[in-house]
Amino acid sequence: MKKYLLGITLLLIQPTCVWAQFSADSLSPAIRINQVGYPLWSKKIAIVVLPVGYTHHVVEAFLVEPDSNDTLWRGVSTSFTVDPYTGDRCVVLDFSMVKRTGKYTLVVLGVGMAYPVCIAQDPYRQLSKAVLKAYYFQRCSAALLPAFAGQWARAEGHPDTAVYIHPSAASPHRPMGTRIASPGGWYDAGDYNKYIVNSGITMGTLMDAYEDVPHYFDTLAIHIPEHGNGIPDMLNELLWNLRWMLTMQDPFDGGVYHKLSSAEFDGFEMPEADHAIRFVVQKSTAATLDFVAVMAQAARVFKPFSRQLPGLSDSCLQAAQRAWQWALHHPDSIYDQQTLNHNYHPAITTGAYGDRHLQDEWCWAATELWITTRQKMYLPYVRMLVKWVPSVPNWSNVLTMGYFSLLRHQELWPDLPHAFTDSLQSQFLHLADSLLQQSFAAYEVVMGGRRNDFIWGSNAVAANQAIVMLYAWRLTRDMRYWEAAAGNLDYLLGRNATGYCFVTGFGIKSPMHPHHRPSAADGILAPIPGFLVGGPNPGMQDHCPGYPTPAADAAYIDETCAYACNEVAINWNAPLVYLVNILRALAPGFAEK
Ligand code: G3I
Ligand code: 9MR
Repeated sequence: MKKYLLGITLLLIQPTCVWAQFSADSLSPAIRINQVGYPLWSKKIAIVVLPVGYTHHVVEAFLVEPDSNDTLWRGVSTSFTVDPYTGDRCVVLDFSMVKRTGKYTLVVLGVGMAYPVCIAQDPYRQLSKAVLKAYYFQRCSAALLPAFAGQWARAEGHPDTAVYIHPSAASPHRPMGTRIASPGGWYDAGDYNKYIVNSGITMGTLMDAYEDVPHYFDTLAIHIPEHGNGIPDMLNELLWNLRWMLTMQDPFDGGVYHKLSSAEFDGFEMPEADHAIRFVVQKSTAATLDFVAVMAQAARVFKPFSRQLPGLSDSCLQAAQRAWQWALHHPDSIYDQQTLNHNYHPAITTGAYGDRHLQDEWCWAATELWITTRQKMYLPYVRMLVKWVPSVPNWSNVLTMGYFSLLRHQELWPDLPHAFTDSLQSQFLHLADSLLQQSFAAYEVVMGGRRNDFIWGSNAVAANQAIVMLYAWRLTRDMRYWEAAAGNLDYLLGRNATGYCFVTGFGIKSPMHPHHRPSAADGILAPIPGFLVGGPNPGMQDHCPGYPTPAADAAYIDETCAYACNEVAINWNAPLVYLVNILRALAPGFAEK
């Protein structure tokens, strides 16, 4: 039954390589490859984990065309690398020289292992759309119609037309208990709440992708209701969240509420079944600055669509400027949920996204404002970018988001001091090089080179590392960066210590039980497709029983209760949207959308 339904899912989203004859149970668990497919032009690596007790000194492998039995490639390896986390002995097989599209079988002699391998011109076509379409499935305050959502159609949940001002958010014009409307937006993750901080990096990452390759996204169709309204689908989807974000700004003072949330996480039910009271909670400096960055970038991204969206771009810029002023007057409004619950009722116990260090938010916000307006008043904050060390971005560290935007807008560099742009480049390349150097030898990927890579949401670490690599590639055209980015995508699609392709609905062994309320409560076995799950996390904070191992790179379990490694989240999908689509858009010979 399970296999049968999985088969249906795969057919519905029609990936380039469909393996009717293979199911997760029939595969050799010891071979780890990108299960979605290798682009013709890319490096092609498979990892073989030697079985315990395997004593031969040689591993011999073949890539075979199943119909003709022709051998396309033969490889022999006499060495292995020990995975420092699991102790596994990993053998690297590199069949990059195969440059013929097709569906092949990888056979490893003596160990009786076979695995399907797909090489295609454009293997990520469906994936690139599905990871973006995932945001449509996260829409709050919307019914998802069968025409667009297929078997995952559902009723509208959380209209959010009457949301209460939590006592922590009370102000003279909006005393506690005031009701406001704050509809729309995307659910954050497996829960049904909406958080500005996390929306911030998510929107920033998605708009970065759009700004990097606008022409590519202008024609990318993801089958959503707004398609054909003169606005690209990607931007239509972004508008769903952008308009919600605008409602999170207090019109009387420009400050931005930290989140819109029920008091507690609700149960595993469909959106329409949750009728808990929802609040907007405390205005925070972090949320306000992230809002500034998003609105300032949106002002320029949506500018070319002023005819379809009259006034929107200007409203975004105005909102950004007002929020910036609020932040200047409230630089220390830290969101600390514990203190908040000490002082106010009801207690709020949903996601905190608390961040005490805001130098990065200041830099990012100022950078987006400066790029859009070129007003000198923002420059001192922009120049602080190089005072701090850039790192792989995450929701609590957005410094490098400022780097990305300045790297993209090099036409503005003449207006910046040379010394600053020099440092910007060299510090950024230093980050990229340190990632290249940290490489995780057992799997020949950047991801996992440091144990610290395996945190809550580690899969997004892999995707964000890849974004850094792609900007480094664009700066230098050094192919090592490109290959590292593609390698981290291989990691996410199966070349990893768990053997899972971490995107729902894709690959042969793929999560079936993500911590995602709609996927769990809809009565459909197949999870909603296109979601990146959190990934290995030895913290195992969910205490879900059955983790196979606490080893950093393999501490993953495909269970609904495992929210510390198997949840989905908008800020984790965003860098995957970036990675898959940019790899596609900039691939040699890419033509078709
Ligand atoms: O930064 C430290 C790192 O230095 C240290 O080595 C590591 C060791 O475990 O911990 C790191 O901090 C972790 C942090 O995530 C890293 O981003 C914390 O332990 C960990 O508790 C924290 O988890 C956050 C989690 O909420 C719990 O608060 C995740 O980042 C965050 O993505 C997640 O977000 C939740 C929302 O609250 C609610 N909605 C779902 C969403 C996704 O799970
Ligand atoms: O479903 C919640 C998920 O979105 C969060 O990331 C996670 C950590 O904050 O919490 C989940 O909710 C659980 C709660 O923390 C503890 N009781 C069980 C809840 C769901 O199973």
